[in-house]
Amino acid sequence: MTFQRSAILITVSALCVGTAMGDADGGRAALIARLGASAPTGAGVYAVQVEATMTNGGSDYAPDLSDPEFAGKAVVAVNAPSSNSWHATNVAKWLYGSSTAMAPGITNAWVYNVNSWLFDTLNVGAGTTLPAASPNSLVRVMNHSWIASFGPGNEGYDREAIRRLDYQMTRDGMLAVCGENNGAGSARYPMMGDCFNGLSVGRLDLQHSAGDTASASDTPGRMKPDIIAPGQFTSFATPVVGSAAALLFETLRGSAYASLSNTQRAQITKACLVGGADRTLDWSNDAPQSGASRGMATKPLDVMRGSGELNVDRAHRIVTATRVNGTSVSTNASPAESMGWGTATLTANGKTHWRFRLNQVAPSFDFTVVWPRSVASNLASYTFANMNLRLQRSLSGGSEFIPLEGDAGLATFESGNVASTSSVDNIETIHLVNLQPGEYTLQVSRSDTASGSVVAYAAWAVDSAGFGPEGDVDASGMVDFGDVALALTSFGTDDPAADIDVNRVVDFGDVALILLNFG
Ligand SMILES: [Ca+2]
Ligand SMILES: [Ca+2]
Ligand SMILES: [Ca+2]
Repeated sequence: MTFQRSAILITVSALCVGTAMGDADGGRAALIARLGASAPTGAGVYAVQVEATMTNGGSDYAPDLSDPEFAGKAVVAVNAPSSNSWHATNVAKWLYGSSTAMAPGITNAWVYNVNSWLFDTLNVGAGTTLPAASPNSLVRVMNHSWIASFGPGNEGYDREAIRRLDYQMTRDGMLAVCGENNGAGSARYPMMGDCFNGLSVGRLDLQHSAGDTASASDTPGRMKPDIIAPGQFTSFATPVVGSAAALLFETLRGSAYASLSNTQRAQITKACLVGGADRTLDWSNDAPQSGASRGMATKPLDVMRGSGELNVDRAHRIVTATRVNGTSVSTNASPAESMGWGTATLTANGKTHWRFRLNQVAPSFDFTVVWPRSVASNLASYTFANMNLRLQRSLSGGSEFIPLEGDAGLATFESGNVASTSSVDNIETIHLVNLQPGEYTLQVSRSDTASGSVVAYAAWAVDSAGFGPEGDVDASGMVDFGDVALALTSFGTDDPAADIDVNRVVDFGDVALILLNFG
């Protein structure tokens, strides 16, 4: 078998030297401003970097280790022979360089020539022989700043390579970050951006390939990219995401997370990166904004932006916030805070719930769930769940629900989606602007009948303005006479802003709660 096409992501070398990220730094400056010397650096997290050679059939795939950015680091060019590549050097700077990367604390990396890696490590074409073991048990991040396909007629090898990568991520507890092609409207390549369990990466300036996973892929039609990040080329945006992932992996090694497996850590890292991504005003997953289907998204992501712009500070705030797991019985769901993450295990047709209690309007409400596919150990098949998201108003602690689809949601949220029901993706997203006060229940449901349980990894970020004092129904910042006046004005109505005890009527119980919280 010959590997027919291997295209590096960058062809203009002069444009990539000395590129500064400027203000668009993926949230790194905010992270350091908030945490100072205690900010994670990626210490104790190791990386794998897979590189295309610069010359066809050449050996120039390795970073230039004489560069001071790699001083003191143990970087191994695994495949012999090897020679230096400016591309690999720059990718390495963004992934683990001591003055460029978000994660300068990564001290160990293994770099592979993609032509060797595919056949000698991933073991494409080797039947049931599994991918080779990770070079070190501390490797958590795998960077793929290259694109390729085995070409027409050989799509089976593309599928196999992706399947093996997903298997490897689950087995070894790694997260792969995979670049999209450069150029708006450019062709997508299946490898390795079509992966299920990692992240495909585009650019903040949207000059990248975007669209559905290949018709020949396992489960075609999944949206890519998953996230966008700063970088003059996708080759450099990709390791920025990899470096951000290393910061979360380091955090997840802390004692508070001791019970987690590395496989879980990889999916939590993914959930927090996509769940914490900034969704600008332009972000949309194309849910209708009027009519009977208002708020009902059947595709989870923005076509060009994926989940949004990398914000490692927000992702870190999510992963360090209180973990709240989903509950199968909606009334058992404990109220979630402004930011957080959690998991739930779902069997076929199972459901799980999270509850949110907004005392004031939340300018933004974002909830994301991801789940991995599980590749069989013979690599011949995989199981893949179909989860969907639905947000409803709820009453009295999740005992009753008020749907928000269509006109029913007009008074409740200004824009966005309350349902995310792709039939093929392994990510679903709720994004809302100006969600009114009240109690809400977020339901994750499995609509497939595949056997076995699947873990849903959820991450959310709700504007903290919605979590002011209980009873401050006029959002003045204080529980005071203005709140009593507003409750009396809406007395007898079902105005959720003043229905503090969420029984669907503004009544004496609500006035009593205002007085209880007075001052
Ligand atoms: Ca779905
Ligand atoms: Ca008030
Ligand atoms: Ca009430």
